[in-house]
Amino acid sequence: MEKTLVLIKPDGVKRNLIGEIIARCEQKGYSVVDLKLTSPSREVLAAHYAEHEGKSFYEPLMEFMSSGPIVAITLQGQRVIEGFRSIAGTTDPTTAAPGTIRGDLGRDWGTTVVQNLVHGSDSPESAARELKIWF
Ligand code: DAT
Ligand code: MG
Repeated sequence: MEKTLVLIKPDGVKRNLIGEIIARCEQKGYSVVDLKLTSPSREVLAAHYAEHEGKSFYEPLMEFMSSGPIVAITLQGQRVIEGFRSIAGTTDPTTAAPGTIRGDLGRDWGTTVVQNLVHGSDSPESAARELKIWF
């Protein structure tokens, strides 16, 4: 069965949205098969966001992702990679569709890096790579 990495980022944890976000995953029909609250090292974050190294928002992104604990989840189900990205919504929470996690629960807080509550792997290759980093 397909698996994806879901992260509830520090903003989601700080805003007490862990339950709401997991509920949306479960209501969609996906199963949580592994889960932990973790404060990742710089090495873990650098591996996770290797594709963004050198971009203008890279350092703010690393700082934001280090600003508090993160919930890491292995979510399972048929086509869960695509399905979780769909219920998460697009990257920018200001314009993410209503009904999505980012669209309903997120907004622009005026920060350099977009704070958008969740991460979801974007392909089977990313999911395999990221799950190895976090679990
Ligand atoms: P996603 O999380 O939707 O897969 P991504 O992988 O392109 O988006 O970027 C990772 C995170 O970096 C994203 O969740 C928020 C932040 N980010 C992306 N593009 C940004 C930008 N242009 N300005 C500020 N932050 C950005
Ligand atoms: Mg991404």
